[in-house]
Amino acid sequence: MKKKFLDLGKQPITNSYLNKKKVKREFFYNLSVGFNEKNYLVSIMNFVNPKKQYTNKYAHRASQSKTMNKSFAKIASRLKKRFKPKRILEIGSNDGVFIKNFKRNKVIAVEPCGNLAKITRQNNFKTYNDFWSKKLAKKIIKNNKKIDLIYSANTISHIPNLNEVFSAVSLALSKNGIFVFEDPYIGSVVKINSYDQFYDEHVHLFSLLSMSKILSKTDLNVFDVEIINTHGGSIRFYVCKKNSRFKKTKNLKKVKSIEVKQKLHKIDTYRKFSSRVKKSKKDLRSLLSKLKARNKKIISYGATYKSTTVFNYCDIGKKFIDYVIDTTPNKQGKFTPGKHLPIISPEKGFDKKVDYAFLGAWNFEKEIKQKEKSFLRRGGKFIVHVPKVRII
Ligand code: JHZ
Repeated sequence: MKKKFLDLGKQPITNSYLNKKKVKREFFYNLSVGFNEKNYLVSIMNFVNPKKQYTNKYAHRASQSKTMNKSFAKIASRLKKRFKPKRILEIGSNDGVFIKNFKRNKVIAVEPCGNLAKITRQNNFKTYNDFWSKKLAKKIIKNNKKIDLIYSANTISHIPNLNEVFSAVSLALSKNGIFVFEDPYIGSVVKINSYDQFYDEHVHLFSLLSMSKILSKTDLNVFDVEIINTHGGSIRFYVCKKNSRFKKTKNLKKVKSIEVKQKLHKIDTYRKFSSRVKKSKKDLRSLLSKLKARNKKIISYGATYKSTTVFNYCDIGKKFIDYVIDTTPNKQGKFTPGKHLPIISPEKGFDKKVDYAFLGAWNFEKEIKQKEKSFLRRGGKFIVHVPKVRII
């Protein structure tokens, strides 16, 4: 049913930041992306076993950027004002960056990665260290009452079985409860050519058109939607039960008509996108080759999961990039998946010899430029690949 439109080659697990010993025994799979003409959903063709991905050594900490701390505080405050929820649950609570905006006795955290669940537990949040499922939903509502607000950021797009997700949500929600979730938006990916939003964890990228089709088979409905700037363009869905008190907002019509204009329901759109991705690869390799021919020192800024896709697809390794800097303590001292570039702290690695820094964390361009004014002042330059490969 899925028609393949993009091939990103052999890729490693993005969360596998490696120590020296593990470099030789790395797992690779073939990353290609397809479009389902029936429900308009864009998904990767081969799913990796979630148990290989969401381990007790999960690297990404959502609280590592000021931008995300602010963004979660803002949405938490808006949700409180608009819906006044008494009982809240987060699916994929990471290090607690969203739930810390709520009173502890009101929130339940669900997080499959043991090291992250430990953090929210230590901060006295009721935490279930498990994958979201009907079984878990039943267990949670047995001990507590039903939930008024289920929230999830950058998690639902990670789950292959969406039927299970929505059935479990439906079980756990109170009659007028709502489910709010946000994930990278396929409309933005196509628009700004951010093909690096495809990797093992991002098994689906949603549009309103696809989500409406998917939910039509459930007892849930989208009643509001927002296109937001987070992570270079995300979509936030507001979902309720079909028989609940919420009325559909005007945003739905607006976003649907934008998506129809952008032809997000046509395979041709994705085939054209695929050609632009191939060009982006050529352009990036050619820019880095030119800079290297002039003996420039190039590093990468942010050991992101996204840059793992870029480096492995474009075959960018030590020939071009000396090392990667990242603030996350459990990434430092390790090697990037696939290309095995060393990851070090910015304090150690962002020295005066750096001429160019590839922005692996291009989604935080504003925050990083603000932070790295002295690099820019002394003539240092950033390289980005979205929407076009260029020096900024
Ligand atoms: P960031 C991860 O993807 C994985 P990544 C996951 N699958 C997902 O969906 C998204 O997050 C949301 C560092 N950094 O957020 C911190 C600096 O070093 O773009 C992070 O390691 N200095 C769950 O990895 C990385 O960059 C800084 O000043 O693509 C950013 O990762 C800043 C601002 C960040 O997500």
